[in-house]
Amino acid sequence: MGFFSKIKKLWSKKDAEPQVQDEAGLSGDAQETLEAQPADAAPIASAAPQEALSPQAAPAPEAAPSTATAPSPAPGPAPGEQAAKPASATGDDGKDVWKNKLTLELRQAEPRLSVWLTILLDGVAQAGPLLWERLRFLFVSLEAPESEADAFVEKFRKWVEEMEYEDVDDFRSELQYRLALALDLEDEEDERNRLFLKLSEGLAKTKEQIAKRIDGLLASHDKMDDSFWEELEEILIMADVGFEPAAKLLDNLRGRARKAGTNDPAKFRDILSEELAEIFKTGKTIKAINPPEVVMMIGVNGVGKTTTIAKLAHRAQMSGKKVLIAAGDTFRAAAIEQLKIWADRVGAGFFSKGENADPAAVAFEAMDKGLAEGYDIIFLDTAGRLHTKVNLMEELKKIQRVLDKKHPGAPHRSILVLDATTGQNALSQTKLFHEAVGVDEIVLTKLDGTAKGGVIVGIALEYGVPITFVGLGEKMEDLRPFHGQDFAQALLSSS
Ligand SMILES: Nc1nc2c(ncn2[C@@H]2O[C@H](COP(=O)(O)OP(=O)(O)OP(=O)(O)O)[C@@H](O)[C@H]2O)c(=O)[nH]1
Ligand SMILES: [Mg+2]
Repeated sequence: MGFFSKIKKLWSKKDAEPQVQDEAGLSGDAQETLEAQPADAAPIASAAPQEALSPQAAPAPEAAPSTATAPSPAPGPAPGEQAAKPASATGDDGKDVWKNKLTLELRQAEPRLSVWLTILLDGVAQAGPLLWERLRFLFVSLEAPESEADAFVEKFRKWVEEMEYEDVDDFRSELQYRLALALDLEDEEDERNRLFLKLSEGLAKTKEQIAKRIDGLLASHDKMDDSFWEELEEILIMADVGFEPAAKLLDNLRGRARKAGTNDPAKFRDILSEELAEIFKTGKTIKAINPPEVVMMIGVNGVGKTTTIAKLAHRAQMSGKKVLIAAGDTFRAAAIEQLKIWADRVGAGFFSKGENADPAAVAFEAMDKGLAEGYDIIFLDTAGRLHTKVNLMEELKKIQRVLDKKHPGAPHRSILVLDATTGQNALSQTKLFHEAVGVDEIVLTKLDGTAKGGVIVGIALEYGVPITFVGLGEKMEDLRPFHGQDFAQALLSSS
């Protein structure tokens, strides 16, 4: 468990059991927290144990060691005094005024990265010196070494430049994601909250189809009778859930209502969200992986395979993996160039044999490179010619055979990329690819701005293949992990 989550745990524990701390104000867990810190970097908890246990446990810049870039602040006052007299903690040369103000605000804020970031970015609308200074300040406040702050800022600055972003709003979630990784702060909740908001926005049109019509259905029926279920079936079909899946879903819902002994429409939402949660539940799988892990991206033309590779490669890179991207789509020179640009942008290795090369040979040689150069993960792009052409499937099978021969078990994951805007086609593509080459995971792109998001329910119901990510836009950070429960909730809330 990361330091940050320990703090959170301690905080909630303290609320629940105010008496269990020992004389030093430390519970057993707090002691563990302290022990988990390197002696020379003892941040918040060791500098001010009581504060670490208090809801005001924000970063403690005054207690920063001498590695701080900021003009060295005076030693921190005794725990508990800081909030009372922050302004006097450092000199009044004007330079420190904003730092003191921020410090105070951070201290008083709820200790969550997203909250800290909101405070830190107040008044910073664009990338530039002010932003870099604030980021360095956050690192220093959290007692991270100056060199780490510099490396982070430099890398992030370059990335923002390469991506041609200017407005903070365009890269804020990416920044938060990177900060969480760099500062070892657990960001799951934040990421989930952000995903939820983004999902709700992205699903606006699908919600129009489903949630609003369900509202109408519930308002016009006082019991769940045959006409209720018939109308519901229509709604599901209109929302692109698909004929067979809609019938299945309906059966399950009726079964749940029967079991609950109710035909009251007021209970319907609960029944539906329970059912959706069940549909999206995926069992945990254990995959023995002999590095490099090989991920093969499959899917028809234009669904978003190449951009999804870039996004997944970026995530893998960010989590410290050595990533190789291989250009197995050799039909268009432009496709190879597009992939190369993405590989350069995310800082991944790249392998290509040029246009018209045999894709299986690309896979074979990329595997050689991956093994020889110690890559952790290889993403293989493939061509997306029409799935009705048998030879695409034959080609994919050949690639799989070649990979497995070279590196037993590879490809470890075949990820099918589907475009949500194609509605029912996404269902038939799943069937074709699943039967021909086997699909381990699905990424559903372009959920933003389509009314056909209901297809995701159909896919999960019909094929039981885990949906791991959804695409909610074209930017890097718009590829988000898929949480079934959040999806169900976002889909059904009418606001
Ligand atoms: N709005 C939106 N656009 C997306 C998303 N994912 C991909 N795109 C866009 O879809 C287009 C096609 O994406 P590619 O990654 O080139 O698709 P592909 O499957 O590699 O296509 P081919 O190489 O032609 O087979 C690009 O313009 C992407 O920016 C998404 O989640 N939302
Ligand atoms: Mg492509």
